[in-house]
Amino acid sequence: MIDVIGAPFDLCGRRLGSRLGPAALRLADLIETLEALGLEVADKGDCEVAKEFTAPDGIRNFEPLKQCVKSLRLMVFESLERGNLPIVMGGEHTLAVAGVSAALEIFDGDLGLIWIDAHADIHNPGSSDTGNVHGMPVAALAQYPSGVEGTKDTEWQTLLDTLGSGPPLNVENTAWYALRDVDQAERSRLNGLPISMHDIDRHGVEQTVKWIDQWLRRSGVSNVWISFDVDALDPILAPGTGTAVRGGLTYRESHLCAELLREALDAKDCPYRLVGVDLVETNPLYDHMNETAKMAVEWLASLLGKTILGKR
Ligand SMILES: [Mn+2]
Repeated sequence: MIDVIGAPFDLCGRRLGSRLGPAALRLADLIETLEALGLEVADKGDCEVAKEFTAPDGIRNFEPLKQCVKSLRLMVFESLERGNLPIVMGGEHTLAVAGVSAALEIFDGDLGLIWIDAHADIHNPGSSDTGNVHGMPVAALAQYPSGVEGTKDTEWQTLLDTLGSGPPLNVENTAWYALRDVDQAERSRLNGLPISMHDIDRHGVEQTVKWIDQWLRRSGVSNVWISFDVDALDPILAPGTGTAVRGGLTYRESHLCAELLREALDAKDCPYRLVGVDLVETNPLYDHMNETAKMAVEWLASLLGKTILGKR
């Protein structure tokens, strides 16, 4: 049973508009596409979102972010408790802290994270040039200190407190895929399995997804969360996103990646299972004819078992 949850929040990124992402994904027939695969799907609606507000000297729009994370986290937590598969539609990538932290608490830290994204998103307030929290979710999940003082530090600590009582994300259990825009300060923090576009050019999708499978098996985790930022895709195919970086995954590469992840999950001896998915950063304001949302839905269908010729 799949619970689809919308998170129309975009106040901690560079560009507004991804709040329209959940609507765009619904219009791209996300629910119907999954139902056509024979899956049972419930649209749980959207989480709560508060109005813009920034405290003096604070993190931009921290207060509404906190409200949104709280509300979304509760919805994902309940979905996981019911034994369902939550799919979070963003909204910006900041919101991944909600679902992943809920999974960390429920599975007591037994969680691998696959972060498919042009960006590593492992800044903390101290290392970020922009101060935008959308570049910081992995650091928040790993409970890094803020690296700053004053109001921003207090707010960062409040954000970490909002993420519940589970253990921090073990960064060694994080794989990144399709990286191509990584800041200097982030590089030394990629202690898990960082796979860049260079690696994918050089070794191909088949080999690099095999690395993820082997690495997950070695790490001993039994639960996996996949966080998919549509900017992993090449902006020629998926222009509707806030921080497009050229040189991304082609249509075929992205689908092969999803299909091979599904194959790995379906293997008889697979020791881990998929427990949640984020589908984030679709921004219809920068899109053409909703192409990006359609691509995201097609990608998700491949991850959840759609194949060209069916089971053979
Ligand atoms: Mn990104």
